Amino acid sequence: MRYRGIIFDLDGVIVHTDRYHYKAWKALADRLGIYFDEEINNRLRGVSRMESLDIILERAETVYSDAEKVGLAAEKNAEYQKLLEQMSPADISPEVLGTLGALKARGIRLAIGSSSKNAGLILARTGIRGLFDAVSDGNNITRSKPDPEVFALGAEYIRLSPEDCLVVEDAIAGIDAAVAGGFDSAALGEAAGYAKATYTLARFGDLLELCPG
Ligand code: B16
Ligand code: MG
Repeated sequence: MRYRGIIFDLDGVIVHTDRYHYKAWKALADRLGIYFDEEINNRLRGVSRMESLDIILERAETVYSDAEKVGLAAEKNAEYQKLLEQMSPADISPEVLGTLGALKARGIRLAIGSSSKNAGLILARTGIRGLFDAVSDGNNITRSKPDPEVFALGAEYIRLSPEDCLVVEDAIAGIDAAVAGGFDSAALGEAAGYAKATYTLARFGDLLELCPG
């Protein structure tokens, strides 16, 4: 299969902001006296901020109003953005940078398909916005993964149909979104080995074999 475009998830695929999400949610959960660990954190991959908060609050003894939840999500986001301030171009691994550059040189259109409303900030801090032909993120969608909207828009932005694109994801919700949207998918990290993924990548650079251009 020749893919003319690749849509990359951001957090957990291009950058490891997942550790910052964990720290920021952990700080909030600790303050509220709610149990939170890495296993629960894995359920938040690819899931929107408000849906992530609902997963964390499953273990809360207090019932929070919608207004309070908005405040709690803002508190987490402020802590998360503080952690993002440390990011720089050094946060993009040479393997990711080299692979993206080689795919681009092969004429493959590259897009971001992220649930995050902070995608623009992350791309700016790491200096890689220019490598992508389009960005579809949490700011332009109404339904988050496993709904395929973010990838459908990403494909539209690079003027390709889903069957011409490959989605690269680290989240089960992201692979489910790709399947729902009619995309082939390549799973990495937490999603590696997931049966619904078209491929599992041992490493990011393996994309060069999957996409000869
Ligand atoms: P924000 P991705 C997702 O990014 C994260 O995996 C998920 O943990 C987070 O809750 C979501 O973005 C929303 O992020 O709070 O920054 O809007 O993996 O889809 O690139
Ligand atoms: Mg992800």
